[in-house]
Amino acid sequence: MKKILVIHGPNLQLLGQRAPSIYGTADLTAINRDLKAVAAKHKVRLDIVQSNHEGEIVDRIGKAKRTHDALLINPAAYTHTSVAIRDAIEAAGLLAVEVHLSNIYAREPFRHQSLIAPVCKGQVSGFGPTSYRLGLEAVATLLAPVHAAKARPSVRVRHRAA
Ligand code: CA2
Repeated sequence: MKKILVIHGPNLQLLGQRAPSIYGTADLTAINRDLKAVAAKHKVRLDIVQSNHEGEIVDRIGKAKRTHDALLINPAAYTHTSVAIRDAIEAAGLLAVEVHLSNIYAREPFRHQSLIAPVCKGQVSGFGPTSYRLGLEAVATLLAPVHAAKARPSVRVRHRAA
């Protein structure tokens, strides 16, 4: 069974308690419940962590290189500041998808840049909790054997030659 690490970045534990006009009313428990249902549908295993600490997030990503097949991450405010998290994702070489509840491009200019996006397969931004669901659907789909095989050029070449 493929294993996906979900990382919720700083302050996301506050979801549902404040700023509902920006982030909606769902709390992290509800989002995680949703993600587990999507994971069950795709027969993938999820490990879910929330951290307010950049170094802890870097450590988790570093360990995931050996223990997980992919990463679904909402880096929260670190999206816009963290070279360390970007480097950790790049070094891990894992399939990674970045998600945001709000549309970061429709907000303050300092949120328009993501340092994380260039080391991710893709980004989902602006759909509230649905961003997480869509992000996990994308990860699970890309990990499925049919897509994983397409991502290995040597397999295609051998097949053509035979
Ligand atoms: O839209 C997103 O998911 C963000 O990653 C959320 C971050 C923000 O810094 C990013 O620019 C976009 C903020 C997460 C903090 O969440 C709160 C929830 C309730 C009350 C206050 C903060």
